[in-house]
Amino acid sequence: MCGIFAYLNYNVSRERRYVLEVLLNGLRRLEYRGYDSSGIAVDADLPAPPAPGSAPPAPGSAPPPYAGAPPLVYRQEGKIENLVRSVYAEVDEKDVNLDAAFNVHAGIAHTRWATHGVPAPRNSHPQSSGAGDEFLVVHNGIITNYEVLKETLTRHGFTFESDTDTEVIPKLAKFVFDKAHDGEGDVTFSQVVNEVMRQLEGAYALIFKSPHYPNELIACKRGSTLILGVNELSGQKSGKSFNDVKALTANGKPKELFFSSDLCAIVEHTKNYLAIEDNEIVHIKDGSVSILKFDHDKEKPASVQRALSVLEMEVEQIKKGNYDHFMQKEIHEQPHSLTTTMRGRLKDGAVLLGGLKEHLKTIRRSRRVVFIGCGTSYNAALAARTFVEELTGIPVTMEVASDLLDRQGPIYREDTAVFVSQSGETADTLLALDYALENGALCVGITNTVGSTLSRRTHCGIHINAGCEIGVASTKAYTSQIVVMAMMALAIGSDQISTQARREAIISGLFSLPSNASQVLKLDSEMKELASSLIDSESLLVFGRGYNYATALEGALKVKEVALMHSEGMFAGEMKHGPLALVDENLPIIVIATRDACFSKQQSVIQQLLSRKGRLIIMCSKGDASAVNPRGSCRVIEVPKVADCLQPVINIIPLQLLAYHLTVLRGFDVDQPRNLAKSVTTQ
Ligand code: UD2
Ligand code: GLU
Ligand code: MG
Repeated sequence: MCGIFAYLNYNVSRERRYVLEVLLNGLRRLEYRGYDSSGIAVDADLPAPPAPGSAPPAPGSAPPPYAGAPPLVYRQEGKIENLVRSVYAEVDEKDVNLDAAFNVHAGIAHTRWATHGVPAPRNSHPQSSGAGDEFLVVHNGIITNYEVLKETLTRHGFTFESDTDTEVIPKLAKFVFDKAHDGEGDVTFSQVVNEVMRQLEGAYALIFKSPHYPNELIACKRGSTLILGVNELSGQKSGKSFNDVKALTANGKPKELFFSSDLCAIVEHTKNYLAIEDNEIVHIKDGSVSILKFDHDKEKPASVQRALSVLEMEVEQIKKGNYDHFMQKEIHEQPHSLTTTMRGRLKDGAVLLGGLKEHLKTIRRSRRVVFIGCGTSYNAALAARTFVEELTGIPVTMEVASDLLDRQGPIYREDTAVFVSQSGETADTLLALDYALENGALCVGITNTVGSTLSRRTHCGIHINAGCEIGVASTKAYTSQIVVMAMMALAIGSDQISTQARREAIISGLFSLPSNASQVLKLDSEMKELASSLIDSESLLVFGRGYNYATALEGALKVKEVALMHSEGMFAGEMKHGPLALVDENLPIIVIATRDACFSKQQSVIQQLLSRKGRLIIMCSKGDASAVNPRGSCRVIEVPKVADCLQPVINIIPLQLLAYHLTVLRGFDVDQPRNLAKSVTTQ
């Protein structure tokens, strides 16, 4: 949920101004993950030696217990730009020299999404070991045993200044460090962190900085994602020959190293990266990276060799380009993202999913498919349910991840459990994955994030390849998820002769989806106009059925989460069993009535709503305006017709545009809606 970022330059001179900008920019890229407070830490100048004959330092102003000056730590509440302003204000006030150059320097940064303690400077990260900032830590995740640790540390004389769970970590590091020094003497930075990890329970990605170990950084993780990026400044910069372990261990050469919760913040600096694995301790010292594997049962961690990967992502993917907001950009990107989702996977009328091919037989034999997800990802799976059942003949059940866990619902060895998560880090979904693994189900992942926990922990799966999604409200990932599930259903059902014609029709429908998505995006100004007519409404209902019940849920979710307007998606078939009571001439109702087997039923729903003076907005297939709106009294949205089971991919797009424009017109924050964060990595 939050973002951590670090930058270390080695054997290359960087001014303090530059270091600050790299750190702050890293945070800007990660801000979508959490944005209630933030902070950074950089080095101060070395103190000038005392002038000969000068007075001794005043009592109480004891020098720090290490050579050098305490780091400069800036922490602020609110968005990153608040931090930026306060950093420069403080730099100005305290006369910090921005031109000071460092040949090697280690800086850390954090953007927070509070779990323990309100957003406030004292609760922002880096969290500190206390006076002198002997250990500074940025943390993503939750330490579940922090109360016990806090009690113990308090007994040892530590005083706590924040309400965070995180603060125990730097204090524990100092405790371990002091204890080692009282004993046999020297202790390395990685020994300190190894001992700290031994005490921690919960999920975390951490970066440590300490003036006891100047110009070194340590990162470690369990649960939350953490990426290392390496930019060699001499010799070969990219390509396969760089892709070896030497690049990590060779020292002496000028380079820049980065840690980040997300590839998005690294891609502008380098394409050479490493996804750090659980229990790894990554230590940067003298420009060289060593990786150790933490093991609870062993005192000393073992050293491991890892190679860098080369990232396939372009910088443009993380910039807004000509758009005002990421959500807007991502909505308009869908013709492209749908193309990349399908790229290389549809060949000669067949579907090729590299990630599933070894497992298709097992899936076909399974007793049922269980879809598990949260929010938009759940809705995408719901949109896929009908055609997965139809094309595979396997019964499908739907599970909201948290509810499956609450109920401890039955999952069997004969089940195929399919987990859907854009980020691949959704805490509820990952816990449900653990549960399904324990129960012996075959676990399949569908995610946008290569290297994510979901991708790594599932037996197999499919990356949706939609490109980095930054807007908190998911748009392009939703449509790509549905397309991936359509391809999955086609692959599983590919051995059935009776459905061959149907499969071919769907495959040709898939080919035409990107151009149909371009067509439907032309409704942009129409949706803006519709939004302006709904701007003051208190509520918006969306009625759908069949393939498009999920569209109704997802459309309503978009309106809720970004436009902050009450909205409900409902089964049109349930209308008479309650919702009809709400209908009057004021409450706007969107009815989805595109052509499919349910069309005539939707026509009759429209009639019943109109006879109660309902204020309708009808979505129908091109050419059907008069069939759905014979009296011409309603607003109609005409969308291109595609294969019935793929229609949800097209139908959601006008509703995404509507939610977007409603948000802008109502004056709310599109990309960072109130109280929400992109990947919900806590329960
Ligand atoms: C792979 C490569 C792609 C390209 C292509 C060429 C990756 C990530 N993808 O794409 O870059 O070279 O082959 O044919 O290297 N997986 C899970 N859980 C998940 C998602 C995926 O276990 O939630 C596994 C999956 O079973 C497979 C691997 O990750 O073993 C890659 O999955 P994919 O969907 O990216 O595979 P593919 O063949 O489309
Ligand atoms: N649990 C920590 C806190 O509340 C970290 C939250 C985060 O991941 O942003 O400070
Ligand atoms: Mg896997």
